[in-house]
Amino acid sequence: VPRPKALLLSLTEQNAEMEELLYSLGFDLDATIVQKRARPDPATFVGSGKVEELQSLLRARNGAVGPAVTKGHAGEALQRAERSAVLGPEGRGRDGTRAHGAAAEDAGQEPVALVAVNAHLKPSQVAELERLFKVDVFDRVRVILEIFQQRAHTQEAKLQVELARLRYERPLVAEYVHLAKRGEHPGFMAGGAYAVDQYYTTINGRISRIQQELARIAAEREVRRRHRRRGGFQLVSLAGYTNAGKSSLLKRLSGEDVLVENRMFSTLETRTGRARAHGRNLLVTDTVGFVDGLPPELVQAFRSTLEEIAHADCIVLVCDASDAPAEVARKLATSARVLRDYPDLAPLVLALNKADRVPPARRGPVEDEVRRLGVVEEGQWVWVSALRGTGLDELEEHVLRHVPPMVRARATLPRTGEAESILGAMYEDATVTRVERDAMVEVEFEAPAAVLGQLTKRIQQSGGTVRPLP
Ligand SMILES: Nc1nc2c(ncn2[C@@H]2O[C@H](COP(=O)(O)OP(=O)(O)OP(=O)(O)O)[C@@H](O)[C@H]2O)c(=O)[nH]1
Ligand SMILES: [Mg+2]
Repeated sequence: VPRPKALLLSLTEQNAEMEELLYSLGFDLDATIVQKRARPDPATFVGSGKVEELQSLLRARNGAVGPAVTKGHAGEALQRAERSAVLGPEGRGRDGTRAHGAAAEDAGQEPVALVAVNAHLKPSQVAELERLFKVDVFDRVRVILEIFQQRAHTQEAKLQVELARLRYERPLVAEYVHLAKRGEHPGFMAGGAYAVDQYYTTINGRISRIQQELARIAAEREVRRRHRRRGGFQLVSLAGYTNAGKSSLLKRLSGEDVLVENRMFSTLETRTGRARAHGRNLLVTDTVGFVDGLPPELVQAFRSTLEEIAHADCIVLVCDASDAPAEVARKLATSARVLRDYPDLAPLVLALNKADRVPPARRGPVEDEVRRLGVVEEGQWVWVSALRGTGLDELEEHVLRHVPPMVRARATLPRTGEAESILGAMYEDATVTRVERDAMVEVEFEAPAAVLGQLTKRIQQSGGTVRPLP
């Protein structure tokens, strides 16, 4: 089964990223149609001439399949393709490239199931274009929402996506209702005003239930985070533009088997792995990436996940430094903008990733962009390759400069039940490096200063002693 097709409609020449997004969602691009105009048409985004051109293009592509191609087809077409596993992780050619453009004249082609628009549309424009084109019309926000929906697996991610969707759809529904009343979008909300009121009551109720559930999950996470900190772990989070190589870096640093894919938004859920760096225990967390024009509904829905990133001891901001310098700058600026929203942001270290694809001669211009943007302080960047494993030592050294220092100590405890209980607390809150049970219990351990203070009190109360170690 071939992948379903989409037409892309745009007012600019900068469509590469939107094309990537469509591909990531599971569509093949039939064609990108650009109309040069100063501002969008208020009713139909492009002018009426372009609308007619598209209508006849759609007739040419979809004519043979007849009336089966209507609104709502995009989702079905995707599901069909997914069932046949065309959209597996290796969705593209082995060399990471793929052919674009119109090949629709080939026999057995999928019809065009979607017109995507590289802009943020008003609900009335979406409804009007769907009426005119008789296929689904997704704007950029909707495309991103659909990708998120596809990739959400944990309960939290599913709820976050559903929340974003409900908020996005609420005004859209109002528009359909408006059109239905004018008799221009028949079949929708046939139940009339009563059904519409019911719909809003239901949606609003659902939204508040989801919010409560998400708050509960976030609170649990906060508890877990505190527990980990007490456990002597330093928390490092990986943030950055989608497809920058965050999961690859987590995999390298922790050895965890995480999903790495050359497509956007492979990772939506938080994933944490342990790493040992220069004798320190780190917990490294990877999660959802950023993208330009990230729908505000999604940023809000993912707030608690992003907070987890922002409140680590140190944030490694990952970027794909093999992009052109201007592209690196654009993606970094977007990432910085998202992070800036969080108060008490942890210190940032920048990982200029995919260094294996950037010869030394091309690194200067990238560093110039980094300096110009000022996302991190001078020298707070490291060239790394998550793929090859280069630069990781240096990256870890940078990270360790930002995490609270650990103190090493030796405790001597009388052999009582209390000694065993203190030892248990040490295993829990510190890193125990040596234990000897003789006439006394001798323990060597390391812990953040605050934890050492708490342990010292208990040790002294039990009649034991603590000495610092170099
Ligand atoms: N050449 C090269 N490719 C890399 C490197 N690191 C990651 N990649 C590739 O970049 C693509 C994206 O990697 P991921 O680790 O999935 O990126 P991510 O930031 O987690 O992406 P999302 O979860 O989708 O936001 C994959 O095809 C990786 O193999 C690197 O150092 N060098
Ligand atoms: Mg990832």
